Amino acid sequence: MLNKLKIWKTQNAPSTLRDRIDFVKSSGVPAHIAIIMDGNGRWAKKRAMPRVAGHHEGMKVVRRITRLANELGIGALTLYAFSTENWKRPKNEVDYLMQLPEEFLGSFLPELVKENVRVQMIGYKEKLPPHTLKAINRAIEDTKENTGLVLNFALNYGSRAEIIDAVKHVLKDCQSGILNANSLDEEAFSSYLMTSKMADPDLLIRTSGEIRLSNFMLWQLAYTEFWFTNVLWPDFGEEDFLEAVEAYQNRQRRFGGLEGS
Ligand code: V07
Repeated sequence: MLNKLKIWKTQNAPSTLRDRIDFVKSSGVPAHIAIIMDGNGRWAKKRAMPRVAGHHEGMKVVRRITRLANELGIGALTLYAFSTENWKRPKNEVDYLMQLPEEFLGSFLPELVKENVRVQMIGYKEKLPPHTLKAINRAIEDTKENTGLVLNFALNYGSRAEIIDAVKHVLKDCQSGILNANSLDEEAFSSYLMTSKMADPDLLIRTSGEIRLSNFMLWQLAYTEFWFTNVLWPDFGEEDFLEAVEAYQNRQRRFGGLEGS
């Protein structure tokens, strides 16, 4: 009955952003949301602007969505900011992207510290330029005691490479006797991945109309709900994020009522 009432309420959705935020907060938010922030280049092209202008606009959206995720009480937000494949892009674009973490943190880190957000990173740190890594390490250090939202950037991240490295590490630990091959199960294997200390995402959002995973968190997304939108990342607003979370909550409600099972 309570479920039915909640569905009725959602279908007759309260319209202001404030009401929607309050309602979403009262209905069980996903603990971990992952986002593939696609469409920045296309956004710029549509405006006859250079691709980097799209990346810069996309960075502003990261700020807004981080604030909203924190307000909603979401536990972790993982953002795919740069893939291992992205090095193949033109040098000027890669150089520009590699200074975005510094720009982002230069203006936003004090707010993250104050708002209890903890910055984390997954991906291959070694290949990042020293100036990029320095800014990120400082943010991780300055926010390590924070207990609110975990803002996890996937930077120079690739899921297949992550899995291969985990397998190599498992083999090494078996050879050295730290691990017994028979005790390797899904939970034990997960602890060898870059996301070892995190729960798997409950919800994956991908913007810009592409319906694929592009080598993102292949293992971790095994049971995740997917939500795709045609909206380009620089146009992705609070309303869009709420729509995704509301869709997730509606699916959970139906699942809770065992409908369709
Ligand atoms: C990047 C903006 C968002 C759209 C996707 C591509 C461009 C924020 C960061 C960032 C990363 C680490 C960190 C703090 C901020 C970022 C890259 C690209 C490479 F600790 N946005 N953003 N990094 N874009």
